[in-house]
Amino acid sequence: MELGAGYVDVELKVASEFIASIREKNLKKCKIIVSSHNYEDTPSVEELGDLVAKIQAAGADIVKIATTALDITDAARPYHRNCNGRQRINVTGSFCKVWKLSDLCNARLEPGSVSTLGQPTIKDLLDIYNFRSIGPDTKVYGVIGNPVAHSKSPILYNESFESVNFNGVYLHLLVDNISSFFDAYSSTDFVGFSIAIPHKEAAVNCCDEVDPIAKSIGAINLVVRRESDGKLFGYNTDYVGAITAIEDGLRGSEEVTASADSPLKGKMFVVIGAGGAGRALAYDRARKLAEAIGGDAISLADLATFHPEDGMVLANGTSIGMQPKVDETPIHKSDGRENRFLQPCSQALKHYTLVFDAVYTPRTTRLLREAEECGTNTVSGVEMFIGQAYEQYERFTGLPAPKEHFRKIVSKF
Ligand code: DHK
Repeated sequence: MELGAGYVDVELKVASEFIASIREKNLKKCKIIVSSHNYEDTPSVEELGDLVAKIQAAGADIVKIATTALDITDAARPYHRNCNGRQRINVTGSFCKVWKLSDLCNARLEPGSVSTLGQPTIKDLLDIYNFRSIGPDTKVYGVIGNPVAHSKSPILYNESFESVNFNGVYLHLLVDNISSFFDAYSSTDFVGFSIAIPHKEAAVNCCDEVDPIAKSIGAINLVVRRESDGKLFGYNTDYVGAITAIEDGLRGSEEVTASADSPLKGKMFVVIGAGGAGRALAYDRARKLAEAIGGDAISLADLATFHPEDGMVLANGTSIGMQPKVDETPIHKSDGRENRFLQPCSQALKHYTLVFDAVYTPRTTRLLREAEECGTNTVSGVEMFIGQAYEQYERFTGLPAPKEHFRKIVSKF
């Protein structure tokens, strides 16, 4: 302090003693930050209020409270306090993947360097989150999922926002309970959300209004908050993204001749999965889904020998094969007896004219790789990812989706 430090950070436990010891030194230019760290959890709003009062009573110029988030909703709690700019409450933790704007400055220098869990690196702040453009009016967007770290949406949207000077930042939001998430993050600063697994169905009940098509699908992947009254509106952009990707894939294949009809017309469409739940549950749900759309449900085990006709289209709608479990696949190309249901590709994947995988990380999943090895046309989930993002971007920003720019960004994945 005597050498002219602008700020000194001191723990609450010793703050009164420290401040008393320097009082007579008349070091007015130096501001005292008084910090409290909680490595266990995040206290209630009332407890945080008491803590702020205690820190102020100790003589702090600046209040700093660091707590540990066990759930994303913990990260919202400190902001229920009426922070006046001199107080900073900082929440970190392995479950904390949301940063209120002021928290974005608590970054690590490099990936892997020793720091607090859940904090982004400075490189990511600058390269992905356009940190230097973030201000008090910046709107917050994000992808809600669990797991969610694999999602490329933050790269896609932040880069696109920046290209048109749109004042928004898009985050990964690791969420356990989507309804609690929307209760905790009810501010109109949080304006738009992509919904990923496993929340697409539960999200429907969190909205004030749901688009009729999305309602009939029973799942949404987009939620937009209306600024005037905070109401939440739900949409499904997945189906357009997926069907367009498959149709384009079929049109690109030699067998399909140009026609106004969908190239899917008359084809047997085999969909793996009936929602984000576990496989056992999915079978029961698959029956109900199949009844609703006039199809049949079969078990995953029977899929390997399912062959009512040639030229079918297969679509994986589950997360099987997604990073980090890239060795998994819903239908194996036999490479030994990995499982008693496995069939060689000559008896399974070769009956399809096209195999589509909704998984886009990795771009070429094991399912697609093995389908290609069997000579079957494939369409990567990356195509669906791009397709579902167009409408999301337009509803987020009110601007036309920069389609060429999207492709350029995604080509770098
Ligand atoms: C994944 C999906 O399935 C989409 O429906 C979301 C998301 C975006 C992702 O970012 O991975 O809109």
